[in-house]
Amino acid sequence: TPSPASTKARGLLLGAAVGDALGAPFEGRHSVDGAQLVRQERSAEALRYTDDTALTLVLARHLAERRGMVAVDEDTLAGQLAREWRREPWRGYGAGSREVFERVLAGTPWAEASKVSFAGHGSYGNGAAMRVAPIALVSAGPTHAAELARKSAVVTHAHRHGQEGAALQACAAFLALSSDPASPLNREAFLGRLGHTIEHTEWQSRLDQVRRLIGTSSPTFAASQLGNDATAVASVPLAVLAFLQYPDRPAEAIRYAIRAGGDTDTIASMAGALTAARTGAQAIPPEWLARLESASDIGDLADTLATRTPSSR
Ligand code: F2R
Ligand code: MG
Ligand code: MG
Ligand code: MG
Repeated sequence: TPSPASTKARGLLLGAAVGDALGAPFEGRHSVDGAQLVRQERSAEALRYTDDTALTLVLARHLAERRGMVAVDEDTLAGQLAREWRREPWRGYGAGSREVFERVLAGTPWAEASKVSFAGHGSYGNGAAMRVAPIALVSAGPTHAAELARKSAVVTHAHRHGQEGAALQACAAFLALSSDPASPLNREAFLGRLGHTIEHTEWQSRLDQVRRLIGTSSPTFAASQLGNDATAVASVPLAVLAFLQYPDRPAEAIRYAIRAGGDTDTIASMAGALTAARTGAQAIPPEWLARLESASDIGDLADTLATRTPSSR
């Protein structure tokens, strides 16, 4: 039988991938009704993942390769992300990310390439947050997870908000991974710890909104309050809420995220990573995993990372 660490690491990576793949056909829809989602769930078709998972796997392999070294090497990671985009550019990448990758492949240093997009402001898209969950597997604590997340984010997302979104998701993933699924999740303590790690006021007020929305709020109402688009501030908080609504039920958290509409693949991926990191992969519906592209390779990669001890800074 797999170790608890392996089961949770598998949950984190497979939850991210299956949320992405289930949400992908609905990306950009205003909302998703129950019948559409049921049809997608019951289909026998393969579940194909998008850029979210492709880049999550690049970061996971990067962390696995760097055993015994500083966990994130920005120069190496920038090249690896860009080459993955070149290998399979059809996975549905954001325009800002494509622009950075093109420049990196042409030899521009990432520190310069990442600042060119959006009239020199850099991206505050959710592309760094969507790929960040594996950072939790090599972090020594929530603050360390946030620090490593910012390092992994800055290579493509020069704007502060793009980096803070990654820090928040990594911190949440660390807390979910280290929570005991046998005891009820302490939501107040979870949000308190996130707020302690992410100090920016804009993010603090989003976390306050999340706290108020826990309970009866529908996915569409939550989206109207928190946002559901491809920017980091308007997507990571909704993913955290989906997790806090259903911390012990990955399928429900993923459904909640998809039914909120908007950036469905990405929000469902982030919510799936959090929930299944807490529960372990066995709580993901097996019929979903049976349809998921590359599920067995993703599981193997999770096993490798599960045995990796926390890195040095
Ligand atoms: N790109 C998509 N989906 C739409 C196209 C997919 C379609 N199926 C296809 O055929 O290609 N999804 C993926 O992109 C999101 C992650 O985005 P990332 O990597 O952060 O890219 P980008 O372009 O930098 O940011 C996303 C959007 O955020 C807004 N934005 C960001 N920074 C901004 C700034 N400084 N000023 C103004 N707006 C900014 C823009 O609208 C960007 O387009 C995920 O959803 C992933 O699934
Ligand atoms: Mg995508
Ligand atoms: Mg998306
Ligand atoms: Mg450490």
